[in-house]
Order: sequence, then C-alpha cells, then structure tokens
Amino acid sequence: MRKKSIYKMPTIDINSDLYPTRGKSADITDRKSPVIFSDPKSLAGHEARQLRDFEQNGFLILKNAFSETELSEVRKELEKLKESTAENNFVYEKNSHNLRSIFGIHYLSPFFSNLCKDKRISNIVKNILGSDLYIHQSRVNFKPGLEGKPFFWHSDFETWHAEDGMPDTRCLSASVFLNENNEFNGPLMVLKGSHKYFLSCAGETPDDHYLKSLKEQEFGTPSKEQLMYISKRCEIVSIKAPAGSVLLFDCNLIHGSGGNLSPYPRSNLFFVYNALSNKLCDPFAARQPRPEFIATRENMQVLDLS
Ligand code: 6CS
Ligand code: FE
Repeated sequence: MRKKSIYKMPTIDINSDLYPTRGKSADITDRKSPVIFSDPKSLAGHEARQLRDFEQNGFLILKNAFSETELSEVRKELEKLKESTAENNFVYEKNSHNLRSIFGIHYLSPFFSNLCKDKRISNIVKNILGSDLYIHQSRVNFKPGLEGKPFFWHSDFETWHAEDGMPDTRCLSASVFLNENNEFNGPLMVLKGSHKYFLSCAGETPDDHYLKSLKEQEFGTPSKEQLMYISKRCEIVSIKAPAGSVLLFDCNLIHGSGGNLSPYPRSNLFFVYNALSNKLCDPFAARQPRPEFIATRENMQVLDLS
C-alpha cells in the first residue's frame, strides 16, 4: 500500500527564493516546509518512533548498522578509489597534501552506487523523504589522524540552496561511520532541532567558492549572534557512535566538527538523498553553478529502492 503522504509540498515556483541568503543581513526565519513526508501512523511502531525522532531532532543514529566485515570491504573499495583518475573529485586538506575527501563515490564505484541503496539506509530515507529520490552529492571524508581539520558550524542546505540552486529542504544526508566516532577524533556535532530554523548568511558568494569552501568554509557560515540565539534553543549533541553506525541528518541541521587530535583516522561516507521534486535549478546566490562532481544536475538517476 503506497504510504499516504500527510504533507502536500507547496508547488515550488522555481523562480521564488524561499530562503534568501548571502545578502547583507544574517537573519533567522522559520523553516517553510515539512521535515518528513510519510504519516508515522502508517508505519510500524519502531519506524514511527524513528520518524518522530527525526522530525523533532533533525537527526537519527542507527548504531552498528554495518558489520566490521562489511566495513573492511568498504575500506578496500576506498583504497581502489584512491587510484581513480578523477582528480577533480579529490579535495586535499588546506596547507597540506593530506587527502581530505573524494566526491562522487556513488558514480565512481559500482560498490558505492549499491551501498547507497542498501535497505538499512534507504528504507528509512524513503519513509522520511517519500519516493523518487536521487543522489545530490556523495563523498568520503577521511579526516586523517592528527591532521583532520575542524569544520565550523553550518547548514548544508544553505550552501546547496545558495550555490547549487536547491529550492527547498526535501533532502537529507546519510553518513556511514568507518571508525568509532568518539570525543578524541573530532566527531560531528549538531544543534538538535536547529533544522526548523533557517539561518541566512551575510556576504556575497565569491566565484569558484567551492575551491576553498570544501576545505574550510568562510562564506555561508552563521554569525556568532545567530549561533548564540540558536544554541539557547537547540542543545549541542556530539554524535559519538561505534564504527558501522549510520547518522541520518536533515539537510538544514546546523552541524560542525572539531579537529581530529587522535592518531587514528575518523573516516565517514556521506550520501545526500534529494527528492526529484526538489531538483536543482539556477543557484539562488552565486553567479555560476558548481561542478557536477559536487552537485548532480546532468546525471540525475532516480534510485531504484524497490
Ligand atoms: O559545499 C558542500 O556541498 C559541502 N560543504 C559542507 C560544509 N558540508 C556539506 C558539503 O559536503
Ligand atoms: Fe556539512
């Protein structure tokens, strides 16, 4: 039985900018669209609870979703990917030759194009976002030991709206933890519930901003005043979980991470699921769209999650 959607997405007039940002001021407004697109009452108890948690908090942790055996397969595949000739997809840490991220893993490797459809992830993603989904962006963040740099507070959606032309918030990230995320290795930190506010960021987007922002983001980060206001309403949660866990988080959840001061890597995979109805149009606050390896435009493939 097709799950009844309790929400009707407002018909998006692709010319209307629901979330103006990168102008002169840094404001806080309410999120305009729903967080979940299935009726929790149409789901079994456990799934309904997951949806309610995600709706309220903006994130959900699936502890130990993948086994150590499966993770060693992932690591082997990543070693192969490091030999890829898709140099543009490789991002190095600022001021060092340490590999920070490889983007586009869902199309560079059949292994990862299957992994993003794994039912342990896709069933919940479908419950949250509804059907007709594609991968907007995928990457592995290596965050090497003693080298992995911190990343300041931000909303991914603010960047994807401003620089990729993502109209609305029917989008979420799934992060697969390849190592235990603990207090020593720079775990992701989130502001619980912050996905319900939109923090516009002041400052015009520089051309080719992604060349810097994927290493350290300067434009598209909230002001101290905004963060003081939000953190009075949304507590900081450090996402500590064992290797093999999966973190699902709303595209607009404010998050950041500290540096990795442990001698061990803290590598995570990321798959960003976007609703086909929310596909990219022209950037809302940038002069030119970002390249395909960061933001899927040409090669949109609706995921077969049946
Ligand atoms: O610009 C982006 O798409 C990336 N930037 C950050 C800070 N997080 C999400 C995304 O990978
Ligand atoms: Fe981010």
